[in-house]
Amino acid sequence: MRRAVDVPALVESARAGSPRAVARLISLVEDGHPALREVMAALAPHSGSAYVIGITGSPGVGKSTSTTALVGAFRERGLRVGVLAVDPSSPFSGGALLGDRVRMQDHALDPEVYIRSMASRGHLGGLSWTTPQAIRVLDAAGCDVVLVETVGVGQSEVEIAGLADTSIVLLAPGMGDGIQAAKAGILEIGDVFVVNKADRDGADATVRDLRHMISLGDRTEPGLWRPPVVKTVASQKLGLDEVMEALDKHRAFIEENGELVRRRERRAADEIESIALAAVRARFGHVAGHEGLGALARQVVAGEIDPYAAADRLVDRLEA
Ligand SMILES: Nc1nc2c(ncn2[C@@H]2O[C@H](COP(=O)(O)OP(=O)(O)O)[C@@H](O)[C@H]2O)c(=O)[nH]1
Ligand SMILES: [Mg+2]
Repeated sequence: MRRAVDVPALVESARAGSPRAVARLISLVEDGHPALREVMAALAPHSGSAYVIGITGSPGVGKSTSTTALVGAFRERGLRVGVLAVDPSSPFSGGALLGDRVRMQDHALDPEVYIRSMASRGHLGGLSWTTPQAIRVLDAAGCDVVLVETVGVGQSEVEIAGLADTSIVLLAPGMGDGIQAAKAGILEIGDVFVVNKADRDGADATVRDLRHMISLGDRTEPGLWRPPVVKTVASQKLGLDEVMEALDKHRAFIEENGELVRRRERRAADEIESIALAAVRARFGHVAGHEGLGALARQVVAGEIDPYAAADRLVDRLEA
């Protein structure tokens, strides 16, 4: 039995700043709870003011360390900050080293900081659905900034680019990193590139490499945002001012040219689409069960009906 949810009370507490209420709402999102519909309806009028920053990069590159440092920098501005770690190996999700956990404790007692790890539990739509909803919760709870850490593997990079207002791509010095980045399609998604671990050899070469790769791309035309490349040592909070400056500049740029609104609309469209497709899939499952997908399959095998006609039958029933 699922516990009944008093949505209005929960939303009110979350808006009043209760971390427990925020956590509970995000759990509902993770669980795909039936009360979500009501939750989202209640949150909708209170969302739209948080600025979303995505932080992506390979495991171990320093995303969590950088996220922690950025939380500190935004707190110095007096802003309320939400952190979502959508990374199965993230320290916030309990899967990692104690040292990392302790590091995030810098902010664990700060009532103006919400930190949450999200398991993307193989949801249909994955990030495209649960993450925007969790962002909406943090947004409605009064977060001025939401930082979303995702591990950069394949598709999730592309997804995070769609989720964020500004996407930071983190790299570390290493041979051919720029080329790796180009291969992985990373050059297209970064609004700000950060070469972290600049205390190690090869950071300048990686910066040069990246700048070169960016200059070869099609993002150098006038009127387009040219992504800056910044060096940091996140573990010592070095280079943080430059990152903050780059974030500010990008934000001003996309606010000015309308790209921010376009990104948010695209994000909402993706979310609507994934919700709608999930509904259609559920309905299809119901109809297929009802109409006897198995029986139709037998007819197709027996040559009594062709697969298109069989599919039409199911689709017609969907629309009914
Ligand atoms: N030398 C060095 N190590 C760093 C730096 N930033 C992070 N690290 C370390 O790199 C490891 C991985 O960092 P983490 O933030 O967990 O990476 P993530 O997997 O991308 O989230 C940790 O041991 C950090 O302490 C840095 O600027 N320089
Ligand atoms: Mg991490």
